[in-house]
Amino acid sequence: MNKFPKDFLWGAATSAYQVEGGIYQGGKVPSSMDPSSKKHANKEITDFSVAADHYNHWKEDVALMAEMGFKSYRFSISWPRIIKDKEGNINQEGIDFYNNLLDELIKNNIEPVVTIFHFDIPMFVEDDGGLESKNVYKHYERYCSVLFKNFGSKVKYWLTVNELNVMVLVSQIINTNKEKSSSNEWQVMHNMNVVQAKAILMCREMCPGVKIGPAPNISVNYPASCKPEDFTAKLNMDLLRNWVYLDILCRGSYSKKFLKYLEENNKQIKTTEEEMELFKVAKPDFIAINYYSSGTVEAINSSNGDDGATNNDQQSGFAFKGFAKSVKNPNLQKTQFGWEIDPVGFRNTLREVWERYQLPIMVTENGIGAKDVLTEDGKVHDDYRIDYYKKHIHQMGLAIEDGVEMIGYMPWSAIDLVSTHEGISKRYGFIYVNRDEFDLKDMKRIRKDSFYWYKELIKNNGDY
Ligand code: BGP
Repeated sequence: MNKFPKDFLWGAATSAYQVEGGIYQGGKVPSSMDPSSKKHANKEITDFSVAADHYNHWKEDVALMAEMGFKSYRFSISWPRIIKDKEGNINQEGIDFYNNLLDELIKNNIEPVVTIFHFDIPMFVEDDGGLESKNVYKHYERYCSVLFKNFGSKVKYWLTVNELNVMVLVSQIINTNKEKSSSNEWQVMHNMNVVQAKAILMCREMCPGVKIGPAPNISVNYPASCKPEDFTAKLNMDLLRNWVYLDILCRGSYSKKFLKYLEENNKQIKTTEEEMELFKVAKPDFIAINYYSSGTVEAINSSNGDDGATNNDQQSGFAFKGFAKSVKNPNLQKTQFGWEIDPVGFRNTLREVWERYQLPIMVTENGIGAKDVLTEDGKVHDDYRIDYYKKHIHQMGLAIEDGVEMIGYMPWSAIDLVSTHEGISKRYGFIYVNRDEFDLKDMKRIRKDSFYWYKELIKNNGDY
């Protein structure tokens, strides 16, 4: 029997700054992810200003998604395309762009799943203290009210913030806080938790019946050995890597262990009673998770060493002084870019999230980044991607049999786009975009082998 519910949302995902391009078009104001931004860590490796040029190809791109039979499409709205300045003035051209996109999706029976904020911070917010300042509350609230007012009748699923844990732990690649030593990433976490709670409450009021949830990057963590201390390290890593970003919204408070960690590491955060009250009432309807790989951890007793990401990316691991540190897992193969591949870990992760929170889960990212090759026959033979998806979807089916309530699966990514830290050389899409790092070629869309495979899978509701 088919394991997937009949209305399961098969689709794929993108984010605005990685797919749209058009950064000088349509009245968009500068953001932290624009090449012009001083904080942009990766502008040397690819021309980010054009990305996949979806801003000018959106109709064609939606047609290709419809051809694949997508039931849903997860994308983010570009905050700097919607709000022009710190007074909150609206850019009507930006509203029109997303209204057109939403209408086109709905016309094609594709359910929009919309991320409110995916890494691209408007420079007027940066200049007003950035995410670390409580000024972000008013900016984010204004932005959300514009979104709910203009798109509330078209969007049934909202995602509050993409990967807050990555923003906190790997801030250098997404430019929230390049000079780490001078800032408090945990204050960013708290402030962004507050804005998520506010968004949930505002959504309830402005769009009754609509669903909203957070979208962190979650990975199961294995202890490197059966030493009891390594299991303690696993619990510690779980806390700082995964749960602290979900517990606050789903359970209403920060754990004592987390507060102790902050205190011992001199990383106090400023909270108010009023903010903490918000968490008691602002509960999400579902949890969206992004999953790429599992983690493996061991204990570290020393108070020296790394703190945060151990590499310049989201999946190579983390270290927390005296708390836990990532190590390689010898049982797992790796992608061309060194990320470990663990489909069973996907099932384990889904179970952990479900069993901890008992809220329906939507997968909003999962996938393999590769150096895809356009061959002489004009095709892209990405059998490794098909293999990756087969194994992960199989494990997701087993998780459903385990009792996990699942809403949908939107892997990364619908179409090739610029990777956060590797530019266009690391591709994820079902659709190839004909461009190189700095040679923009013709931006032609080409269906990869995985395109046809995914189309069949969707047609058969998860059977392949
Ligand atoms: C997630 C981000 C995405 C995306 C993906 C792949 O962390 O939410 O924006 O880019 O990772 O990562 P990368 O592009 O670094 O390979």
